[in-house]
Order: sequence, then structure tokens, then C-alpha cells
Amino acid sequence: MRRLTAAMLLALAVVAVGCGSSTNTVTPNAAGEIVLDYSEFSFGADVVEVQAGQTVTFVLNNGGEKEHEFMIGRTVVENDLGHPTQFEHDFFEGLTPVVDPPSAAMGMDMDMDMDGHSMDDMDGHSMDDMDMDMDMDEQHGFMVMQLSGESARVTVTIPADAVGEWEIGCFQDKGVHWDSGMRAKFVVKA
Ligand SMILES: [Cu+2]
Repeated sequence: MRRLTAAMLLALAVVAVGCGSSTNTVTPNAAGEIVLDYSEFSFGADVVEVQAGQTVTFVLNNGGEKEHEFMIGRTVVENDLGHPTQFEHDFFEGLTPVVDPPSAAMGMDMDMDMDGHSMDDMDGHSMDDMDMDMDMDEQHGFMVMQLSGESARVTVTIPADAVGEWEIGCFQDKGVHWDSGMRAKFVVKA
């Protein structure tokens, strides 16, 4: 099943290349910033390329109309209904990304109780009225959630052992965002 899916993706990629579609590769600017302008359903980049050892700042601008999330990882996990929901391996695990504003970050060391609501139900970032007793880290790893029009900055130093290919993704709306193309390849070069 997994092999079949990979073969299908490869076939699609070959078709895409054959059609001459150009790949939008984004690298850090002189200030180390990687600017991603969101829309439905795109991060505004097909490939993001960084160097191991580099300190970079993801500048996340949700210029779309929907709420979007930013995650980096490997191996997409599907839920019981077959909806892509998260990555099995979180790129940020063991790292200490600095998020501005801090309220945009979810997961990591943040413990919180969603009070029966799913992430999709959240229509704001006010966590003040929530009980902080559930570890979301187990569920999805590090993520930045942004409402329409919001911007956030995530600064992190890329470790040497991260060399290789990762994916940036948004799994909102039961995975529809991911399936609709809200993803980008994240390449860490040695
Ligand atoms: Cu999205």
C-alpha cells in the first residue's frame, strides 16, 4: 500500500515536471529570514532550503482567509478515518524554537487542556481560560497556529543531525489543507 502510494506520487511528480511547472524554492535572506506567505492552500513555496548550523527565522504570514498551522516533520500520520493529521517525526523535537508572539506556538513544553474542543474549534489564541493539565506534545509536536491576517516569527538553529529532507505542512480541516497542497519540502543541506 505504502509502495503503491509512493509510486503514484512519483508518477504525479513526473507529470508535473513534464508539464513544465516551475518550482518555487525559498532560501533564507540576508537576515536569515524565510518568508512564507500563506494562502488557500499554499505556504507560498514549494521548497524551503537551509544549511545545517544556520540560525533562521520563519516569517509566517497568514494572508489566507482560513486558520492555518505550520508544522515540520517526516512521515504523515493518518487518523482512523484516513485523514492526514500530523507528522510522526517532529523536526522541532529537542530544539528550542523562539516564537514571537509566544501565544502562536502550540505543543512543545506547553501543557494545556483544550476543554473538550478540538483544534479546529479554536477561534482564538486566548489560553488564559483553559486548564493547563493536558500535554499536547504527545499529539502533534510543535506547531504554530494563526488566524487569518496574523503573522508570527519562529527562530531556530538548524542542527547538523537534521540534514536531509523534511516537509512543512498544515493539516487543518481534517487534513483537507494538506491534501489540497498546503505543504512544502524542507531541505537541510550539510
Ligand atoms: Cu492550512
